[in-house]
Amino acid sequence: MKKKVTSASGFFRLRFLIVLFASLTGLFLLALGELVTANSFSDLAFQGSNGLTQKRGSSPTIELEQVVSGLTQPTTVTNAGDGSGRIFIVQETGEILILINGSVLPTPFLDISDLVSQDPERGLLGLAFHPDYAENGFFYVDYTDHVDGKTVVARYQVSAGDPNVADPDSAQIVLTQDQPGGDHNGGQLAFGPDGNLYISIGDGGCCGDPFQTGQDLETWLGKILRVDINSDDFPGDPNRNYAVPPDNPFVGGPGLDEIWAYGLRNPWRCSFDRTTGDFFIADVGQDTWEEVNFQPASSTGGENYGWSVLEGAHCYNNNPLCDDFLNGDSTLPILEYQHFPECSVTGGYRYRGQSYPDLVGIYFYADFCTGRIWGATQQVNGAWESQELLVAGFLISTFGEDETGELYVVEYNDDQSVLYRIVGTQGPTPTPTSSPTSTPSAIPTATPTPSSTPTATPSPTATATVTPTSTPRPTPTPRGAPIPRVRPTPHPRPSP
Ligand SMILES: [Ca+2]
Ligand SMILES: [Ca+2]
Ligand SMILES: [Ca+2]
Repeated sequence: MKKKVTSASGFFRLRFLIVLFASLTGLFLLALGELVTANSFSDLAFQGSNGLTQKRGSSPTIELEQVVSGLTQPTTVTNAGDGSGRIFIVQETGEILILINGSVLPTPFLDISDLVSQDPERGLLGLAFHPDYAENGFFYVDYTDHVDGKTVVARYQVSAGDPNVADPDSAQIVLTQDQPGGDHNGGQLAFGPDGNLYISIGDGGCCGDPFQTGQDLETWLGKILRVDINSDDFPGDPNRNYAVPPDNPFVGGPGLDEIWAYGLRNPWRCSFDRTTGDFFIADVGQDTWEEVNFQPASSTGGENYGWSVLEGAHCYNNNPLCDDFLNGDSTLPILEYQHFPECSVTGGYRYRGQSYPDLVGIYFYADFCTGRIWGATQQVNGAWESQELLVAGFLISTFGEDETGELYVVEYNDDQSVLYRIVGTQGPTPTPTSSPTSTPSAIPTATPTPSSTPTATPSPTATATVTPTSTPRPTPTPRGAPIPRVRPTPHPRPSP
């Protein structure tokens, strides 16, 4: 069995190859004169390379409008929900920047770069503002600690005198989690419609769940946690400052009480649908399959998303539990796609903005390595259908959402990273609303290349599995062919 490359040098080699690949692909397409920025769909249905049907019907098209460049490895783009119109850009290196009226303020909102480890896949990974931020000024960060790499979730508060500067001395730990490996740190923070804080944590790292955490309910690794940050069940413990919601699924029985959902490998970017409260969990795969999971707002928690018995909706490593997991003992993804050349899913958001009515309800997600952006919608029969919207041609580390529901996407490129706004280009487009950004500039500039999709041919990507909702259900999918042990890309995602 081949071991996944975990060394920094290995990762740099990999990144070089990815960038090279993206560049060459882009050059090739440019040579064809295809400086297309968006993909328009023909009315075709075709078999993807994974054998799943991807339907192509009439669909919206999108472009990317550059908002700001010169960023350093953004991992999260979000808003404070306080009516200020500001966008907060989280840099993996430890800074939170404020974007307002199209410009980044010179002074970071918060700079904790001295607390944050800078290794590959580690750093400042998540940010979420308290639902009552406008009143209490509290926000929450998720980072890996510079000393031992453990995950730290901490609360900070805005300063008393300046709404654009946080108080670096206001830190209070919410919780910490030791990380046995350097990668798979998860790092998503998101407040649900219930006011609780949801925290994604990866399986501990490396390759094939070596710590066997995915299905272990006595560890937070490989889980989504759900905690109430408005009170403290552990008054004697300065490193645990939260309460367990009494309706968490493992309260009163086996399993750690903070666990909300399990069976995850590296949940990299999860989001709540601001309209419905549904929760989308993108989970980075191991060898072959990338996936997106769906948890309806009505969920009472306890979903098992399958790792490391399954990878996507497929048996992983001939685990003897596979048949049971494929037939009701786990919650299968709503979307999946195969590796080569894709390698690592970056979860996005469901569009709920007002500028582009034809995008409303579409769940955006992308592949980190190839920069392919897909849009998924749920069909009347419950199945989710995915369509390629754009091949950005650069590394995509995260999406973002502003206060008005407009969406953004990040080109991850060291200190030349770029934030783009997703712009719909089809159908009636009412006057763009009060989106905080303005810069009406062209499509992707420099780097790897914006490119068109390789048109008609069954693209090497795939997707769209057929799973109505999140409830465990049987699938016709038999255990797939033996999964290649060779891992195309060692790493799920961003790293310096
Ligand atoms: Ca406490
Ligand atoms: Ca319990
Ligand atoms: Ca899964």
